[in-house]
Amino acid sequence: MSVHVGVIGVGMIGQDHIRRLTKVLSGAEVVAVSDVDLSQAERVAKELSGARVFATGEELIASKSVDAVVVTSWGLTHATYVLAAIAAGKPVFCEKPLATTQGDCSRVIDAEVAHGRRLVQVGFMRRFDAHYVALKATITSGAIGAPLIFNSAHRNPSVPASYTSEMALVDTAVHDIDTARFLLDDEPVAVSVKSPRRNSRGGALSDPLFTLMEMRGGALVTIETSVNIAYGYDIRGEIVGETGVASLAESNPIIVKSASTFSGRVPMDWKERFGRAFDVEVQAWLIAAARGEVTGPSAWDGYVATVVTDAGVRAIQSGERVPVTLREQPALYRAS
Ligand code: NAD
Ligand code: ISE
Repeated sequence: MSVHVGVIGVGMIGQDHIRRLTKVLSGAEVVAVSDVDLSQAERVAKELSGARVFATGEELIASKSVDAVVVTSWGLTHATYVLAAIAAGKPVFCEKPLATTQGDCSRVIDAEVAHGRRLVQVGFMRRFDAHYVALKATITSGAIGAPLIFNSAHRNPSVPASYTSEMALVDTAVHDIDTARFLLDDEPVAVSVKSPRRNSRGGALSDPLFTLMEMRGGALVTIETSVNIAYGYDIRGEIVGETGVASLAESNPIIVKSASTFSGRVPMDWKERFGRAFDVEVQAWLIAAARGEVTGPSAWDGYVATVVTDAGVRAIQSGERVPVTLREQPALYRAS
């Protein structure tokens, strides 16, 4: 039987998730949509057979016709909807960030702990990407010895004029921060941020940005964010271990050799690079939701990412190394 899904916030990624729920994956029916821009919600609903438009996200969540909720509105609004979904006892898939403040992330954790079981999956899709899964398996196998350094690069060809230097951390490097925790199976303890000479394509933006994250077990994580690099959307990752190195391969399926050169396509955006990872991520959420359960990246993972990006923003402002202080991890999240 299909999971009846309601989607809140039907902009770019909301529509992309609706496409995968209705055209790519199995086991879902999108029965409800909502957006502060009502005309946008109506346009999207028109393309779906039988989807109802709700004036507010809260009404959508409360509706008996909705079994599970996807939150793809702007980050500032996520916590309200996630808390409402928990109160209604419904599984919720929330795009990153879980919430924009540590306080709101903690409120989500408290609500879920009070509910007694997990209801929230956060949209850190890299954990479902075959390349990162293989990298983690290599580390776990011991093939390169204990991991010492994770070098991560997150490059976007361009960003809109509204993009700020802080978004390089909060909106972009947040994925690398979560990936580091996933690969190293460890928590961060401090963060420092430096910027080299600016890319002239970014105007006053501090771009690139270089983040150094220190992990509890002593490993170091370097994160380069370059968001005006023109040539493509290039995601790079390398683990330096005690006896070897493992790196993400290029993501294109073929290389072409011609006229004494070899070449391959570089993806141009996150949809192209992580398309398959998004499919696997949302399918995993659906399978669990059909059982009334939730797996995948948790509210705890969303909370830690926000604590680190908060610390990183303070590190940009002060130029200092900023400690990362986490609350005690509730038992609900220890095995996930
Ligand atoms: P967008 O601006 O294209 O779409 C957001 C939509 O939410 C808009 O239609 C807007 O009208 C609506 N909205 C805003 N506030 C609302 C509210 N209170 N209630 C209902 N609807 C509301 O933005 P986007 O690029 O689709 O991003 C949405 C979220 O997805 C962001 O949190 C972003 O960080 C995340 N995102 C994640 C990835 C990823 O790689 N995982 C990629 C892109 C975006
Ligand atoms: C966007 O919001 C994402 O989440 C993408 O994965 C990231 O690459 C991009 O920089 C962000 O703006």
